[in-house]
Amino acid sequence: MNFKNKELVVEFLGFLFLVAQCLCMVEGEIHFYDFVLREKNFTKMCNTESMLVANGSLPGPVIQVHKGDTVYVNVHNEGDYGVTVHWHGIMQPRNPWSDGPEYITQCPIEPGSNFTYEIIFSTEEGTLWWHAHSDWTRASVHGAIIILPTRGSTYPFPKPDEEEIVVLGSLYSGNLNAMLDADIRTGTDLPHSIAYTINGEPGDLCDCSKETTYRWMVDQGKTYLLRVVNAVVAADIFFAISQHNLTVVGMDGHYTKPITTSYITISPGQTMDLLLTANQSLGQYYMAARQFWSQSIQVSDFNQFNTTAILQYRGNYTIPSSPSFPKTLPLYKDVQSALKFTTRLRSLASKEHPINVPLNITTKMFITLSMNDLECRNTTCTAKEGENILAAGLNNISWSNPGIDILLAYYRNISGVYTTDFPDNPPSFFNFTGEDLPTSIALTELGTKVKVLNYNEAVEVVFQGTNLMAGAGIHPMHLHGYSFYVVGIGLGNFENETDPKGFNLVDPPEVNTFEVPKNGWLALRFIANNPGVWFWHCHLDRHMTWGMAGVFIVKNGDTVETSIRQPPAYLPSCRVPTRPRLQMSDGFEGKANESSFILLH
Ligand SMILES: *[C@@H]1O[C@H](CO)[C@@H](O)[C@H](O)[C@H]1NC(C)=O
Ligand SMILES: *[C@@H]1O[C@H](CO)[C@@H](O)[C@H](O)[C@H]1NC(C)=O
Ligand SMILES: *[C@@H]1O[C@H](CO)[C@@H](O)[C@H](O)[C@H]1NC(C)=O
Ligand SMILES: *[C@@H]1O[C@H](CO)[C@@H](O)[C@H](O)[C@H]1NC(C)=O
Ligand SMILES: *[C@@H]1O[C@H](CO)[C@@H](O)[C@H](O)[C@H]1NC(C)=O
Ligand SMILES: *[C@@H]1O[C@H](CO)[C@@H](O)[C@H](O)[C@H]1NC(C)=O
Ligand SMILES: *[C@@H]1O[C@H](CO)[C@@H](O)[C@H](O)[C@H]1NC(C)=O
Ligand SMILES: *[C@@H]1O[C@H](CO)[C@@H](O)[C@H](O)[C@H]1NC(C)=O
Ligand SMILES: *[C@@H]1O[C@H](CO)[C@@H](O)[C@H](O)[C@H]1NC(C)=O
Ligand SMILES: *[C@@H]1O[C@H](CO)[C@@H](O)[C@H](O)[C@H]1NC(C)=O
Ligand SMILES: *[C@@H]1O[C@H](CO)[C@@H](O)[C@H](O)[C@H]1NC(C)=O
Ligand SMILES: *[C@@H]1O[C@H](CO)[C@@H](O)[C@H](O)[C@H]1NC(C)=O
Ligand SMILES: [Cu+2]
Repeated sequence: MNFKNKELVVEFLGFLFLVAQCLCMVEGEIHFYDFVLREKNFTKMCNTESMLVANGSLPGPVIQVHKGDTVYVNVHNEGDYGVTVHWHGIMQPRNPWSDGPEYITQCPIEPGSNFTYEIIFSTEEGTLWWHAHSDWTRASVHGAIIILPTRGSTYPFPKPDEEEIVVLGSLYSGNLNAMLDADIRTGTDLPHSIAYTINGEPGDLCDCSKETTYRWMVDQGKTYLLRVVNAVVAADIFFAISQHNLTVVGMDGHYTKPITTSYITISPGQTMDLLLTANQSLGQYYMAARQFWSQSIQVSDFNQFNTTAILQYRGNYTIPSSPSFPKTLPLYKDVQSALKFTTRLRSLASKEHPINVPLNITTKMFITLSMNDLECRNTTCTAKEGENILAAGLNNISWSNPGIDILLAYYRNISGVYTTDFPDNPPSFFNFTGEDLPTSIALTELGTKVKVLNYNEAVEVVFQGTNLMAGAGIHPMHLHGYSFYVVGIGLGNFENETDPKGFNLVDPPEVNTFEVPKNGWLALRFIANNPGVWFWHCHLDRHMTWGMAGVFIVKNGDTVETSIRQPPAYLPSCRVPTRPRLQMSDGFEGKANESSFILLH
C-alpha cells in the first residue's frame, strides 16, 4: 500500500467515523424489549388479589436508554381483556401511532395478541415512565424509564455515585376493572385504593406488610440520584426521607434549577430526579409517603395510609428497634406545603439546556375544570329513570371515548367519530371558585369534541379550577405528545388583564403534567410542532374516567418531516368488542356504531 492510498484509507475511515457519529447523534441506539402481560396473584395487606402485571413484577421492568435512542417494545397481552400501553412524557415526534391511549390513538391489544410500540426518544432526559392506558389497568401495569444523557455527555450536576428508583403506587381490593365498570354503569363513586406502596410494598406501618418492606441499602458518604415516579392511580403524594434533605434537579424528563427541600409534592403522572447525600449517622431511616388530600376538608374517609420503605446504611452497627419517621412529611390537608413546593420549581434554562417559551401566542384557550352531574337517560348507564350520575368536564363537555380511535378516524378521514368543535372558552362565566354554586349549572353533556391546531401554532392554555358541586380540588393536567411550560399559577379566578403580567417567561418549569391548584388556575404554553392526535386529561384517573379529558389534533406542516409518519403495518383491530363503558346511547351514527359500541355484558 503506497502512501497516497494510506491517506485515502485514513480519510475514508474518518468519513465513516463522521457518518457513524452523525447517525448516532440523529438516530441514537436501538433497543428491543418484550413485555408479557399476565395475571398473577399477589398477597399484600393480608389479602390475595390477582393483578395484571408485566413480566410478573410490580412495578414492571425498567427501560433504560440514552437520550435520542429508539426502543421497540413488543407487548404480549396474555391477560383476559384488551390493554394498551402509554410511554408517559415521551413526545414521540410525528409518531402518535405508538402513544397508546385507548380509543384515542389505537384500539386495545386483544387478549392472546401482541403489538409492538416504537418509542422515539428526542429531547427528554432524566426519568419518565410507562403505564397501561386502558381502564385502570395502570394500577398494576407500569414501570420506570431512565433516560441517560447522550453518550459522551453528562448530567448538569456532579455525577452521583449510584442511582435508585422509587415508584409510588396504589393498591386496590377486588377486581379493579370489574368494580370500575360496575360503578361507571350505575354512575356511583369510583373505587378507592386501600393503601399506597413504595416499589410495590405498603411497608412496616401497614397490616401484614412488615416482612416485605422495601429496603434501600446505602453507603455512608455517597451521593445518590433518586428517580421518583408517581404511578398512583388517583392521588397527589407527599414524600420525604427522615433526616435527609432532597435536592430536586429534574422533573418530567427535563432539568430544573436545584432546589433543596425536606419533602416533595408529586402528582400522579409526574416524575422527579432528586439528589440525596447519605451523610447521616449509620442507621435506618424511613422514606414515607401519604396522600395530599385537596378536596372537601370535611371528608375524612379517604385513604390515609402511610406507606414506608427503609433507607438503611451499610456497616457494622446496632440496628435501632424502629427507624425514624420523617417529621417533615406534610399532613394530608396541608395545602400550603403542597403549593409552597410546586411554586418553587424552575427550569434549569442554561446554555446547555436552553428553553424556548413561546412569546407570540396565536391560539389562546381558557378551559374550566369541573365536577358535574350528567343525566343518565341519554347514556348507557343503568341508574334509575330521571337520576343524575357523577361526571366531570372541561368547558362543560364530558369526554366520551368513541368506538374506533380518533387517530385512525382522522388519518383515514372517517366521519362520524368525533367533532371539531371543542370550544376555546367556557359557555358561561360565573364566579368559578365561588361557594354554593347553583346545581343547575353543574349539569354537563357527553361529547367527543376535539380542538384542531395548525402546525407550529403558539398555544396558551389557562386551566381554571371550579367549585361546581362543591367539588373543588387539585387537577394534575397531563398533555400527550408535548412538554409544556408552566408560565403561571394562581389562586381564585384568573384575571385575564392582570395575571398575565406576572407570567414567568424566563425559566418556567418544562413538564408534561402539572397540577391546577384547588380553586385556582394554571397557565401553560407550548408550540404545536408535533403533528398528531394527542390526548390531554386530568391524571387523577377518577376525573379522567368521569370525562375530564380532551384531544388536540395537530395538523401536518408543509413537508414530510413535519407530517405524521406512516402507520405501522399492523394496528389492533377496533372490530372486536372490548369492555363496556359509558357511551352516548344515541350519539354518532355509522362507523363507530358498527364496532365496539356494543356492550358485552
Ligand atoms: C419479559 O419476559 C419475556 C418472556 O419471559 C422475556 O423474553 C423478556 O426478556 C422479559 N422482558 C424484560 C424487560 O425483562
Ligand atoms: C390466584 O389464586 C386463586 C385462588 O387460589 C386461583 O383460583 C387463581 O387461579 C390464581 N390465579 C393465578 C393467576 O395464579
Ligand atoms: C408479535 O410478536 C412476534 C414475535 O413474538 C413478532 O414477530 C410480531 O411482529 C409481533 N406482532 C406485532 C404486531 O407486533
Ligand atoms: C435541610 O435543609 C434545611 C434548610 O436548608 C436545614 O435547616 C436542615 O438542617 C437540613 N437538614 C438536613 C438533615 O440536612
Ligand atoms: C449532608 O449533605 C447535605 C447536602 O450536601 C449538606 O447540606 C448537609 O450539611 C450535610 N450534613 C452533614 C451532617 O454533613
Ligand atoms: C399516618 O400518619 C399520621 C401522622 O403520623 C397519623 O396521624 C395517621 O393516623 C397515620 N395513618 C394511619 C392509617 O395509620
Ligand atoms: C462489629 O463491631 C463489633 C464491636 O464494635 C466488633 O466486635 C465486631 O467484630 C465487628 N464485626 C465485624 C464483622 O466487623
Ligand atoms: C406573531 O405571530 C403572527 C401570526 O403568526 C404574526 O403575524 C406576527 O408578525 C407575529 N408577531 C411577532 C412580534 O413576532
Ligand atoms: C336526551 O335525549 C332526548 C331524546 O331522547 C333529547 O330530547 C334531549 O335533548 C337529550 N338531553 C340531553 C341533555 O342531551
Ligand atoms: C367568588 O367567590 C369567592 C368565594 O366565595 C369570594 O371570595 C369572591 O369574592 C367571589 N368573587 C366575586 C367576584 O364575586
Ligand atoms: C352546561 O351545559 C348544560 C347542558 O347544556 C347546561 O344545563 C348547564 O347550565 C351548562 N353549565 C355551564 C356552567 O355553562
Ligand atoms: C378578557 O376577557 C374578556 C371576556 O371575559 C374579553 O372581553 C377580553 O378581551 C379579555 N382580555 C384579554 C386581554 O384577553
Ligand atoms: Cu382532576
